[in-house]
Formats: sequence, structure tokens, C-alpha cells
Amino acid sequence: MPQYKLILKTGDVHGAGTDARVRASIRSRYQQSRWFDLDKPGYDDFEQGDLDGYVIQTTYLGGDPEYLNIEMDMSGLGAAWYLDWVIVEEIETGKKWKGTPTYHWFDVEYSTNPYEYPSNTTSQSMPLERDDSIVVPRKKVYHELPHGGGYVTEEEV
Ligand SMILES: [Ca+2]
Repeated sequence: MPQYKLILKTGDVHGAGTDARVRASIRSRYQQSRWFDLDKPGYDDFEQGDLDGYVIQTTYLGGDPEYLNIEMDMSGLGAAWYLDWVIVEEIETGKKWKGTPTYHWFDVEYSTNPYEYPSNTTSQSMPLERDDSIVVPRKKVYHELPHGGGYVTEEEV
């Protein structure tokens, strides 16, 4: 069963982060995967400027990913979320795709599905563009030292 790593960049703009529930689904020309909750236990996902990675395992979709669908539950205060871009990587083959949302702000009024308005969810279907030369950025992690100050390391997302 194919495994994909989804890497999502939350924009570094004021109010970009969210605590809303975010789900993702990959679609090939033939089939759509089930929805996956993007939620790491004990971790605050999708904060301003963050780079977050999630590994999902789908059934065989009959072909390469062509779209990444993102759905967000708009519950909670300050739910709106600014998604800058996504990278999808097929783990076994190293094939990569990049996607950019048509509307970076995920908010009910920008839903691309008029039938959902004004429900509590918003979703966008992002076309994916194949580019195996993409270098997946590394996440900068700040480590505080016990007596003040700190240092930054770069880690795999
Ligand atoms: Ca969050």
C-alpha cells in the first residue's frame, strides 16, 4: 500500500495558525483516498510559520496523485488558517508534487464548494504538480538551554 508524506507550510502571517481539525485526501485520476486526520498527538499542529509533516498510507489509487483535498472543520475561535503550500512525497519512489491553494485562507467564505456554504467545514482541492527536484525544507527547532539562551537545529519534517 502506498505511503505518502504530506508536508504543509502554514504561512508566516498574523493569525495564520489554527487549532481547527484538518483532514486530507489524495485523489488520482481514478480514485480518491479516504480522509486522514492531520493531527499529531501532544503537538500543536499548524501554528504560524510552521512546517508540519504527516505520513499517510492509502490503498492503491490506480495512478499518481493529481489533487490533494484539504478539509477543515471551522469550529473554535480564530479557526481561519493560512496554508502557504503543500508537498506530497511518495515514500517508496521519492516522487514529489507541489500544490498551492487557490485561496490561501481557509475560511468559510472562501470555500470552493458552494454547496457547503455556510456549513462548518471548508475545503479546497489543490492541483498537484510533479517536480522530483523539490528539496523538502527542514524544520528549524529551537532548543532552550537551562541557564538562558538557546540554539537552533534543523530537523526532518
Ligand atoms: Ca494549532
